[in-house]
Amino acid sequence: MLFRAEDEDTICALSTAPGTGGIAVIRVSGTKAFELTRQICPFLPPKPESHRIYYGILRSEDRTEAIDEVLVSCFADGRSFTGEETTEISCHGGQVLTTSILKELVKVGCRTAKRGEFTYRAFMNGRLDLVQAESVLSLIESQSKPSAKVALRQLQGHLSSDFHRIEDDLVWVLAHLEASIDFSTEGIEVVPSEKLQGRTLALIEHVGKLISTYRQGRLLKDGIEVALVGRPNAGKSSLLNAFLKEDRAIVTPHAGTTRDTIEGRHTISGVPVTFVDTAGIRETENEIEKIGIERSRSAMEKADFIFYIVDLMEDAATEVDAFVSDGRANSYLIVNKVDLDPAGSKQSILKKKLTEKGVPEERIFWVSAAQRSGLEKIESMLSELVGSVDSDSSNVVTQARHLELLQKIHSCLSTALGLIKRDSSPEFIAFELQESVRAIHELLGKEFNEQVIDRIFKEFCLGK
Ligand SMILES: Nc1nc2c(ncn2[C@@H]2O[C@H](COP(=O)(O)OP(=O)(O)OP(=O)(O)O)[C@@H](O)[C@H]2O)c(=O)[nH]1
Ligand SMILES: [Mg+2]
Repeated sequence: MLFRAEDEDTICALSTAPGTGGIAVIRVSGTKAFELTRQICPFLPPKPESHRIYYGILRSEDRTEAIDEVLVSCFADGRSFTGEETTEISCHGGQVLTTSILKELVKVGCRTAKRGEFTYRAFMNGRLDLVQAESVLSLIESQSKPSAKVALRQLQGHLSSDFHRIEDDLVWVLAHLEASIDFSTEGIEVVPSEKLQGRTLALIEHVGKLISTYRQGRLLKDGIEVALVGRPNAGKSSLLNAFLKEDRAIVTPHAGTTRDTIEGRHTISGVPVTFVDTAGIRETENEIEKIGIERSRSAMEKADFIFYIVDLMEDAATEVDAFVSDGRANSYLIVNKVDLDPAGSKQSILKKKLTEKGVPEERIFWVSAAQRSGLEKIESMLSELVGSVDSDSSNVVTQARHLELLQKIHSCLSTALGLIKRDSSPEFIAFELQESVRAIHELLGKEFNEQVIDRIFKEFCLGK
């Protein structure tokens, strides 16, 4: 592993969220953590016990000023999150206090930690592999319970063990193949070709299965975005409010009420769904409305799904034409205000038109945003689209970096399998397998380039 001079520094940072709170925790990690903390926490014994909490008054470095009443938890070298000697100072949670404590720590010789530096050190000291280190960030950023569960499983090493199994299998196939290269001149077949084929195929299936979890993993991690678009007054804001069960957006009978995009989040089958209400699209000379409409268009481009809201009572047939000619695969037609058509006559005319135009039924929903009716069908459609994942027991790939490397392994192995079947020269097969081994090592952080590592840890917040 590559150690940098700065990795020798004893680092400090606020590990709890900035701002005011009951308590705040400042973490100090490095070879001199005990010694430097003791300079401002003189109540600490010269050799603090690991996993013990000490209570006392934290003072300025020159001891003249009492700063706070604190608890200091001590963790010995090799027995902490970072793997280094660590102290965690629990102080009162005020911004002025935490800033002065950090200043005193810097005065006595600590360096302010960079983003993710504690987790980086845990990785460098072998406490976590790279997959686990990445999961720390996912866990902090989880937006839903299933997503947090998946991240926790990753932190506990379940996904890493899957990757380790792939590594072991790859090394087995490679070792046997290389042995057959060595013994080939003596006419000894170390392992029959069928067995190599079988093991390679099993590996391809294993990797393929993990790759197939990515779509689900990304949904769980990032959620989905649904843009609510349509003509002014169609009922977009009413629909947003109906989904969120709160009066999030202003609703009025005046066309052109919503001027800016408004977002609201709702969880469906454990997946965070962000609904984006937009300004009604129409020709206008109004400067503000024009900008709003521009934003509606970009919300449409960005969204995973588009809901076209049409007012059943107002020119719905023309709107259907626009919907059909737009023809996006990720768009759905939501016919609103069905409560105003109790006899259903308008609905049957529109249904006929939709059939003529060949719009599939599963693309159309009939609702009344005002009465909050018909929404369950939309929710179950979304729920089916996002699928369901057993976040308690399945390993799910959530990182694009993992996906890319798994795809690389999959493609090298498929090439290797083809070569084995064709009885090609073992050297060519070995090349593909070596590439796969390199990729799995990169995945687990056994081999890495500094840029990749920097990029991963830069995404972390300070103090983690
Ligand atoms: N009867 C009935 N009225 C509705 C329904 N949905 C919305 N409305 C009414 O239609 C009008 C416009 O609703 P909004 O939700 O503000 O429409 P919008 O699409 O957001 O309009 P803009 O923001 O102007 O683009 C309001 O008077 C709502 O009360 C519905 O399902 N039934
Ligand atoms: Mg609106």
